[in-house]
Amino acid sequence: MSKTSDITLIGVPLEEGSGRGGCAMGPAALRIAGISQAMIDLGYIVEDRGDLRPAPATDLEELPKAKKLPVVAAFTRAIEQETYSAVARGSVPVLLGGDHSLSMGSVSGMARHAQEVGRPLFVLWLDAHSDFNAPETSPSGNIHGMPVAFFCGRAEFAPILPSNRPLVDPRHVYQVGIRSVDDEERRAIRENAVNVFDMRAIDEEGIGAILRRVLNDVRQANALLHVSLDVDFLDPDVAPGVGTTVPGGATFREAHLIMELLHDSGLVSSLDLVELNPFLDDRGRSARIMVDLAASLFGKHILDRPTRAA
Ligand code: B3U
Ligand code: MN
Ligand code: MN
Repeated sequence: MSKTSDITLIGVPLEEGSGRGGCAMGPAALRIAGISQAMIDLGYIVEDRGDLRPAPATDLEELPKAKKLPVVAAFTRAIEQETYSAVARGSVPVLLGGDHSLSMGSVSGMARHAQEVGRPLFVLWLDAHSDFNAPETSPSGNIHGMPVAFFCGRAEFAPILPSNRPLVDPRHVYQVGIRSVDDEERRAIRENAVNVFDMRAIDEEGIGAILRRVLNDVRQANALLHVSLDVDFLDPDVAPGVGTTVPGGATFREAHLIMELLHDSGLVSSLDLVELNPFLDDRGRSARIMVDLAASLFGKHILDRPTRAA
């Protein structure tokens, strides 16, 4: 390849972390909805690496409280490496999910890069759920409810990645849109000082004010920022194509404003688009919304406007 791409698309047909079928079709649906062309139209050089298809790990057994661990672990290893390689060659990795357990790999790959360049990694988690369970606390045993605890080093899995892997400080995780938290998870996010802006905070403070606070913290820390967007962050009326719909989610306009503010900040280093389940979608609507939101994050806008101070 002569010139490094600006954006690297990494397909992750992973659904085993979610406990049901459908998310494995997510990368295909995002491609059909035009994810690549949307970014090319914005002037970026895009490389699509195709789909990762690792064989299940043979060194790990399935655990009753962490279902499909050999499959999820193999994906975690492959995703960690692909994400790290993309960012290390100067490209922005965009993970096309796939269920949310894929963030164990993407965030870990970003953490490896952040450590190498001597900067902290912050994570913006846009989700109805905190995904801070550990195998011992999970009510379902589904690993897609555990990625944040995993990359913060708070979930005891089998040795999936090297034991000296860099972790994310939970105080550098900002969760926005939260409205479904399990009891033990609630205690864990409080004890670990995860920054949580639930739907009530969005209603009371407004999404713009919340985002400006988060971006200000990222800027002050000279950090890299990984954004992880779960389809269920959005209200199910807006995006029905997801297995775990929770009423009372973000509106189309709130989600777009977040993406526009993220773009204007110039701080985003990597992105996950996760939990899209095309089997449950309504004629591709949720896939198109995810592509549209990604386009806004990469600079699609209505009108040129003077940049507003944070
Ligand atoms: N907290 C529940 C439900 C859940 C988490 N993330 C999703 N669902 N998508 C669990 O199973 O851990
Ligand atoms: Mn999630
Ligand atoms: Mn969720």
